[in-house]
Amino acid sequence: MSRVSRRALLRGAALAAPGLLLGGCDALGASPSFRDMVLGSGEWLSYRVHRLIGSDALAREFAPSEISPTFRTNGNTRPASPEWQRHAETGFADWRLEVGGLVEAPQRLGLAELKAMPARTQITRHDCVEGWSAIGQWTGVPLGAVLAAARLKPSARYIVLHCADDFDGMAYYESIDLVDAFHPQTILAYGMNGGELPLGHGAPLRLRVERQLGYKHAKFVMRIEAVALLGAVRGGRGGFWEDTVGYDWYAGI
Ligand SMILES: Nc1nc2c(c(=O)[nH]1)N[C@H]1C(S)=C(S)[C@@H](COP(=O)(O)O)O[C@H]1N2
Ligand SMILES: [Mo]
Repeated sequence: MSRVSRRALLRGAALAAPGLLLGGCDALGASPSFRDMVLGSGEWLSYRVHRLIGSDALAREFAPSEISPTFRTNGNTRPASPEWQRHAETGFADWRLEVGGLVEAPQRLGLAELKAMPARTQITRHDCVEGWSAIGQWTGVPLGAVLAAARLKPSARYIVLHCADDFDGMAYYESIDLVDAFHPQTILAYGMNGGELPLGHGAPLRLRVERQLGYKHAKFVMRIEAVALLGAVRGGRGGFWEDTVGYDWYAGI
């Protein structure tokens, strides 16, 4: 579904069912602190409508023939961190994804371990907020499988992805709720277009969260943290661009 028609649908649903929308809070993301601290009012509506349309609604997938011949890189393409550079020089052989925070069983997973877990390949369209799109094929492990291994504590509500790169010393990070974290198309990708994930596209691991805009798709992921609230994480708005220029935390397409 195109962004425009999806937006139109969201508007239609909002007009059709205001009572439904505004009535009550459910278990997912509806505490007053979340609503007031993280989401603007229009964004809140879009978030609620998306959640009402369906937690499992899939982003459109495309045929191999539709893969874009070139898929540009955007944002940081080579983290300055000496740690990441050392990993890049050694093919990420000693790199480990850390999974911690509100989990029962913290994990340290190497690329081989991630590749031995269930894998999913999907061809999807990436939409950047700056106005360009590209279709690519992504292969990775469902984030839900990684979180299942780590066993979330009941207090966990959001998943924060900490990245290796920064802008002027401010680390890139992103966060999503548990509905998106366990969505079948939400994967930690280590492969792109049939090959290894290229460095500039976020090696060794990048998020794909297909129902949201490009800036949510954290590249160069080093650490995953389960948290109860976003307000205490870095700038408090759930992501680098959310903290610095006020982009929506919920960037539904
Ligand atoms: N760590 C990190 N992740 C990031 C960015 C970044 O600068 N650093 N840029 C974001 C933006 S705005 C977009 S559009 C996509 C670009 O992904 P690509 O380089 O694979 O095209 O990555 C997103 N994830
Ligand atoms: Mo973007």
